[in-house]
Amino acid sequence: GLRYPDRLNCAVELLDATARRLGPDRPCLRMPGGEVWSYDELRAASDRIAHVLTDDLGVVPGNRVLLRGPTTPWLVACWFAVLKAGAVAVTVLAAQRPHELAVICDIARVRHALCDVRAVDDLVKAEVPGLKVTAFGGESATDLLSLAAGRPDRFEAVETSADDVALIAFTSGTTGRPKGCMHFHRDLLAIADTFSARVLRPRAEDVFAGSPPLGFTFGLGGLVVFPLRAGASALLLEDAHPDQLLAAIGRHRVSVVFTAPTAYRVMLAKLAGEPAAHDIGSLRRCVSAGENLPAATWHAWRERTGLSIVNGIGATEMLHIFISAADDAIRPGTTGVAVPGYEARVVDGVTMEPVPDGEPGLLAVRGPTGCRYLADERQRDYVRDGWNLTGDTYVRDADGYFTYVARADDMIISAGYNIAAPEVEEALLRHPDVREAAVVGVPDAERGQIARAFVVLREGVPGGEGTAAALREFTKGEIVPYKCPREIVFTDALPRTPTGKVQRFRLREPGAG
Ligand code: 3SK
Repeated sequence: GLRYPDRLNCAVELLDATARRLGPDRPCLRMPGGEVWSYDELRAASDRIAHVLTDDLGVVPGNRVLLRGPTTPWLVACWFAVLKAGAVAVTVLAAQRPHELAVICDIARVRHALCDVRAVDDLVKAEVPGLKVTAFGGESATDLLSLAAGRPDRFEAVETSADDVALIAFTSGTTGRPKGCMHFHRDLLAIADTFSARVLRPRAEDVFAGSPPLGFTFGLGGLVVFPLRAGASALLLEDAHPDQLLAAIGRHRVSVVFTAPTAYRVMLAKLAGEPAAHDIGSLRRCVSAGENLPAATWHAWRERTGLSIVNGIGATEMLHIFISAADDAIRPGTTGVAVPGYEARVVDGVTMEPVPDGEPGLLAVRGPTGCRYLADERQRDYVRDGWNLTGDTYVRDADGYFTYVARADDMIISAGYNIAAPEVEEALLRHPDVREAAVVGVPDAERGQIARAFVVLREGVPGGEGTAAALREFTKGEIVPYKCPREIVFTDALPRTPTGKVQRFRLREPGAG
């Protein structure tokens, strides 16, 4: 098992200790313009900011400090400063609107916010009573960075305990009131020492990049925690659309990339359209999570790049990835096996007993990280008998490989048959004209529910009845006919959460698409 000292500040472990171990001048954070911060520069920046937090702003250990802004080195420095001051980082997404920010601040009792000057307006509009907002990255004399510039570049980090809360990460799932997930200092090391160290196995010379923002723990792990624990560096992209990501891979010799299945598909389309324009020869590791990775996407990426995507399932509640596989252990179409340090099983949702291998049931997981909702009764539904229930339906095989079936609420029951929406989506995605697909159950007088597919077509392919009929015909050759979509709606884009997950509840609404 993982053993950490009782007194532990993960910021010191990730940043100061790595700089001491591997040398302060090692490259740490890279910017799109080519500027590089060394480990010592990031350490000094975070120490100076920590002085401002404690000396000027009155932050004391345990205070919750909201962090908001695009993915920049200054946001990372603020994150480390908050933790060094013994406070708790409350991370949010740049895409979150004033009302959502107000709810989050209320739930987490946030009193201080460090906010990129470009993202301040929405935070001010949130009108959070008593919230002190300090902007960074602006010109004013009261800007956090102006204040920090005059401070000593050494700060004595608070000796937090391994079980002190370091991070409150919010999840809204695909709908509902947001839930704050509390994670300890030791949890932030545990994700690096399990998934990253045991499955991903980064090297100190790796350059990480990816699309998830730091307000999504997928991004916080992939762009900060994992590279720093390994002494590697991370390229921080403010605009990490797949086009930018693809261009950055070549320009900055990125070797480890973190993104979602949909971005791999967009990058594949780009690579097919302009094969000579992209150099991805530096890549050696590609991680996919956030959504199910269809086998078709895995094979297409492998065919085009020679690289095997490391698929994984993570959750904000678990902090990061807990089922995955790399290299020869990969079985395309499956998510993989329990990450060393975690246990996973498929259980009956009523008895919590494991179901036989090969039968679908609820995914249950436990390990060094787990769900601790902040003041939320839904904790009782998520953690039962010590097992975290992620809300996914999975099948386990006799070799311990887990295959995704659906989110538990994405099962469609049509004329008595169970249809897993992702299976239909994967069948559609195997058609060369289909770029994205999402399938939902909609009410039907005769069958109870029918499967309705929302399809984004490849550029230049016309929608219309002819294409719909061709796609219906195509799916009949891929899956049993009762699972085929009865209705197909063409749309320009699928509705997604700020973290990129398809919002199926919106597709179930009458007139969607
Ligand atoms: O929510 C997710 O899908 C996720 C995936 C990987 C790592 C972390 C998270 C939250």
